[in-house]
Amino acid sequence: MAFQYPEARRDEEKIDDYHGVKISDPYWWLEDPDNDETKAFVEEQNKLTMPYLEQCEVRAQFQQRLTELYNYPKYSCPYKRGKRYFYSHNEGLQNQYVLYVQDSLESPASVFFDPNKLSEDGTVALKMGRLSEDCEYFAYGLSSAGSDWVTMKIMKADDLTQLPDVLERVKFSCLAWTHDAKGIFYNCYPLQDGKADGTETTTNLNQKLFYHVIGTQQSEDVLVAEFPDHPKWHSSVIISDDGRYAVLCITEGCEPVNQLWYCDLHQLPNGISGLLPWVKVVDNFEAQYSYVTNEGTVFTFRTNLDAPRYCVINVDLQKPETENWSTLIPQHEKDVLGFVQCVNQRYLLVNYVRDVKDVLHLYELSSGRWIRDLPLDVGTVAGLSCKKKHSDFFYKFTSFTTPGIIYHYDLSKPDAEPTIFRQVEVKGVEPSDYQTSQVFYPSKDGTKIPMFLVHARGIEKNGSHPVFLHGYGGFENALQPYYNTANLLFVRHLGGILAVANIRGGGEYGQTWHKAGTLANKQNCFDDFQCAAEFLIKEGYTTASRIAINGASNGGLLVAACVNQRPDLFGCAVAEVGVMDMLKFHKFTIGHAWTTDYGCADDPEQFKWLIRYSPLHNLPQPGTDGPSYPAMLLLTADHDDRVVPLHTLKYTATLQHSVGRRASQKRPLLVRVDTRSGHGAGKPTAKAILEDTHIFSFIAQNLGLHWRE
Ligand code: X97
Repeated sequence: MAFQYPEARRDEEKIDDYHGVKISDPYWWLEDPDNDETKAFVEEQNKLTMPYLEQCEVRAQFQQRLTELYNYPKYSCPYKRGKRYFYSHNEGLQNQYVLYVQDSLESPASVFFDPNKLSEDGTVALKMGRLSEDCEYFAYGLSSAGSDWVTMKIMKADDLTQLPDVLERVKFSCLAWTHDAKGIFYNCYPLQDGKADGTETTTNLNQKLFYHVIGTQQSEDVLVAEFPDHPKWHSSVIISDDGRYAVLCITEGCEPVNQLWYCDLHQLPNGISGLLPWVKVVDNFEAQYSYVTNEGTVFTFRTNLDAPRYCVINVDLQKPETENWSTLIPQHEKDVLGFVQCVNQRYLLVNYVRDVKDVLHLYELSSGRWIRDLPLDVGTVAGLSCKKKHSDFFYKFTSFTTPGIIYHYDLSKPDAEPTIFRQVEVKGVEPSDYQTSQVFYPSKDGTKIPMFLVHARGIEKNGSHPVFLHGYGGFENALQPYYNTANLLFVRHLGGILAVANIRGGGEYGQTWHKAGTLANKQNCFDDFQCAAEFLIKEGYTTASRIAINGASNGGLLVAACVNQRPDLFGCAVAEVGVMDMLKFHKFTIGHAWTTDYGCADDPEQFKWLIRYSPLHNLPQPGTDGPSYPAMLLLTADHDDRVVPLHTLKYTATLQHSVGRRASQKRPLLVRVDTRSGHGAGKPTAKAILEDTHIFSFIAQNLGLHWRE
């Protein structure tokens, strides 16, 4: 035994019965974050982990170089509201982006909202923000310490004065102004027993939709929709471009399907003063409908109705019967239709995802006729600002080696072409030093899986290269090319290959690709990921002991499940904020929403799927022998109320008990528990840099990598 792990009490009495199958849960006490035993467990784990991470050979160099190379200016696309332009900007190392305003694109900008002023350590983040249509007010939501909980506030946009309005208990909320700027639609949860600061595990049910009139108390807010018979439903309002309609989308869980209701705000004799007289256009969960725009009563939606790669349809609210619906842009034979936005009154800006890379087209709104494509390098449209009433728009391009190029295109100028509005360069990173390629490898069942590889130019296929293999594989979430400084440092200074595997469960090829990695098919995700590693070995890029696998959230589950299934295939595994207890995840915070991808252990048939791969339940029995486990680093945080820390804590205790006691297990099995930190959104730059430093230092240490200048 190379490491002495903290003792954790085992409650051998705690045995649950799942449909006649007895499952022990000896570390169930770790489910209570406030119990002293849990706190002591976390403290002892950190006492072992933090000195280990700090003392890794490359830690100081990695941290210094990452801080240096991360220090480049970052910008969002500018967007126009009223007569002014707004954009987010980070000088380089600021913990949070600052919102700026300017009178024109050429005029000097001034600070509009700076979240960095709201906390010492940068842990208060601007989660959402909307300017009213004519830019009178800014409504915004703040979150603290990484939690999903949001506090909403409102300020005047001209003189930046704060209004007294404060809205609490907001989570998974929409935010929409009525065009008269009198108030906002938002969602909140009923008061719950105990704390609600993001460290609790209480289930989130019975979200409601409210209209808040500015200048009033939250207690006076108008309840406009609730679903007492459906506690898991979420709702979200969009105000139509013409300001006339409130469009309501209702979802249950994370499946891309929704009901579609609307309300004509011009037909309310008493204004918004109670539950709205919603008209149901779709009252089932068979497909997704996302509002694009409307011309009078003819509404345009992006949908997956009979179109797993999505299409655009028109629905006339005066003739809502499905037989009167019409297709505006049909489904593409191969590409997935991504976002669709209306611009310059008459056009649709349409994005397609073609083999995981973005393309952009313009179509005519009235006819669905193709107008032109917009040139785009190999990569991703990572940002867009576009409004129907404006003739111009901005889009931001990124790739593995391009931090960001913002393009500006003005459709009111005949024969104009998109121009580069802003391009950032990172000193010290030379894009031409790197080579990005896309390969397609066969999975276990023969399915071709795309994978991006980023490495130094002209490497030899001699099996010597360390690999950082990253994946997600769930919730129809596609891993398109993205810029990440720490990943490039791994390539540049540790001689590595970055590999991003576009495994099933994601949205890379639409709904079909997603469904092929859910429920009874979840094992496909793990097979795809393991086959990625095998492909990289077979093709001579690397060997098993040089592969580090990584993923977060659903990707943390991926990493842990793959380690259990093929401990021999990886040298190192880093699982961040993972879902590890597949039998109980639905009981905590928003876990119930994930049954759409995973199923639920309460169902006897689905229990059988889950018990076969649940990371917590597929570790070796203590006292048995078997192949050594890769070096493992688990990460979680005290305010992660998306995937609560108990998943990682119970998994760690079990891992250390079963594998960590083996004399043959020389590689470390460690957990890092951050404080005042959550699932990832809103993480301050200082924490992100430290976390990446620890992750890559751990990988380098355990793959035997040394710093190269
Ligand atoms: C969530 O758990 C989000 C939970 C809250 N939520 C829903 N539906 C969403 C939403 O239950 O935010 C939704 C939005 C985007 C994508 C999917 C669902 C919703 C809310 C209001 C209106 C419309 C939709 N997510 C998963 C997660 O964090 C993946 C993506 C969002 N996981 C952690 C899955 C396993 C580990």
